[in-house]
Amino acid sequence: MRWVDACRAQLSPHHHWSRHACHACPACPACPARTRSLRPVRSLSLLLGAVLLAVTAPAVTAGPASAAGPGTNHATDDPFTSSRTAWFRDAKFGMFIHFGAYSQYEGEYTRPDGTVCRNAEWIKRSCAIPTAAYETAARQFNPSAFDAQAIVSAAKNAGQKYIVITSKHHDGYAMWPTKQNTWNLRDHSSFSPDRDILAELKTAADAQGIKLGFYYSIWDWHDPDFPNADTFPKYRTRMYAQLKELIDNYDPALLWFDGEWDTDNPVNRWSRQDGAELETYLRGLDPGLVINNRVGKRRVVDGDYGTPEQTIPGAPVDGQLWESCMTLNNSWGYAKHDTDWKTATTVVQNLLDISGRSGNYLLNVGPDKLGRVPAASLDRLDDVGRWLSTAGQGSAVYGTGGATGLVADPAWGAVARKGHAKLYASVFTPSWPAAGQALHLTAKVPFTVNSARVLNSSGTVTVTKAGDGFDLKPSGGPVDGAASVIELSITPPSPTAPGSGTGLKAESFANTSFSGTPAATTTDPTVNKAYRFDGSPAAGIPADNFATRWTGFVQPRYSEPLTFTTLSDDTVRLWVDGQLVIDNTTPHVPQVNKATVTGLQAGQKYAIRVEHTEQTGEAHMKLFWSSPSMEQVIVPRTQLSPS
Ligand code: FHN
Repeated sequence: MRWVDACRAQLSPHHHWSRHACHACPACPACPARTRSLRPVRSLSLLLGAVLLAVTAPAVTAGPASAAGPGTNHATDDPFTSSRTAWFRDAKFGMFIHFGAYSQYEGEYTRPDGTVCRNAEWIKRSCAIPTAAYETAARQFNPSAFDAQAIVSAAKNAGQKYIVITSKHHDGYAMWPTKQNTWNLRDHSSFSPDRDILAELKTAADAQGIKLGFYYSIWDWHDPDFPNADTFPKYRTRMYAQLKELIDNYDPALLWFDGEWDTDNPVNRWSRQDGAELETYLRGLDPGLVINNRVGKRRVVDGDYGTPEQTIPGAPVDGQLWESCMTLNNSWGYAKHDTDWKTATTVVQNLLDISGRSGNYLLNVGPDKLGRVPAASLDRLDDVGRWLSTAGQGSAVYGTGGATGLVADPAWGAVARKGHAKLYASVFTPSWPAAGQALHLTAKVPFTVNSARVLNSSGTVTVTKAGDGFDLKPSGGPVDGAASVIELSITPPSPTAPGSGTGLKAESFANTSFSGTPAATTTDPTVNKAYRFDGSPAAGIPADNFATRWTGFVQPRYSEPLTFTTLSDDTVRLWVDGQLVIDNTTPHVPQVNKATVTGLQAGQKYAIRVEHTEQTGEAHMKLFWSSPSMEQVIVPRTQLSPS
């Protein structure tokens, strides 16, 4: 069967075959999006894999993420537990780099009338710089002092485990030798044509064990096809091709999209469906990618993680991993006038707060026009790294999960949990108790504290049960620096052994009233469905107007309040042990609902029933659970049984 036919065979009969549709089948070598040469190693295995499939099976499948049409579930794993996201969840701390043609201005533009306008990466728009003038300035851009090794070393020394650099910001200027246009660092600058800073950064990051990701702005102020509805598809095709260049040529671990929001000047036509299709395409190119939620519309169903900006959520985010991104001063790009630097203490305390709530911290640097990271940034990063590497204080960050289930998030600092039996209570220095005073730690479920010690100190801590938790009374003063970490060895509630569940019975109907004979009946290992716009529970069920009822039993592993969280679109109802605990039957856009059920005993089986309907448009249905001892995950297969 010819490749193109194989692609068509893969797409549902309803699917309009077009150049764009092929993005849904990126394994197809005839697919225009694949006209660029793949990287030698991976492409060979991909090609061989596809060839084998072609020989042994009529249709070419390039992995579930690249499938499209009825019967597709785009949720290929649980970002909370998958091996694909493990590095990201463990990393905790990354370096953001905003670097582009805007850096040439170093934050300041003198208008023809002599007035001075200040901004960083938005300078073209904020200061209304004419495009011709901006292009002239870009022509002078020569980041000759960009030192990838030094930047990666600074990140590593700071304790940052990954780097995300702007490959293309809103000004559309590509920081790599893209073939899609000449508005890039290779073709439109004074930079050496023999250099490629993304390649230099990739080499340096690989050599130092640092993951590399690329920021990519969907919103493009420069591309002539971006503003108009009739030409936007041409921009989108170039965007797909640029992203494929980045993946094929630099093998990023992560893509950080931005510029997804509805706006004008130029009007941004990017839609939720565009985001869904792009995510499918990218995961078809590289199933290992971690992708943020700005690939779509910055929602809980887009990408792998949420992206709160310049802020820290007060608690773990429901239904999604999250990463807080922040500037070190107030500017993302370099701005020589902006000297309002955060202190290293603030950075450490932010990182501790974020770790205690199961998030990541992406902290930004903005290199100047020569590519040099400001000394003020490097000094702070150095201080942060020193704190983290002193006396094991980094234990309060790396490889931790949030402890906000087990204990209340304290006003005096932050608490993170590491493994089964360690809590790291970080007391922010101003909150260190006066002599003879104690800190209170509220426990949400009973557990025992066996010992306590202050890292980087010979001081002791007396722990006494008090009220709804424990009083922690240190013997001495605080440790120098941002925070004093009290390591608590605890005996928490223990889980029962994992169950032997296989999942829930799933009956899907080609209607929204659960009427008649199910069009498909199966055992679903989990309730983890991202049908998006084109998918459905089975090939014979159209992408709209369907329903699924999951039934069976759920087996808790802890005898403690159990919170069920649903992420649904269009409607959801959830019964546990015969009680209707979530009832959201008004058709809705992707929405989180939660219900906490008490009295369930570990190891026992309780009836569970989930009903989901999809009217039209997007469709999603995920069932998570969490408890004081258990961070939020998709309810695992082992704890679900169909009968
Ligand atoms: O407009 C951009 C801004 O320049 C910067 O890149 C930040 C970083 O997350 N994102 C957008 C604002 O939300």
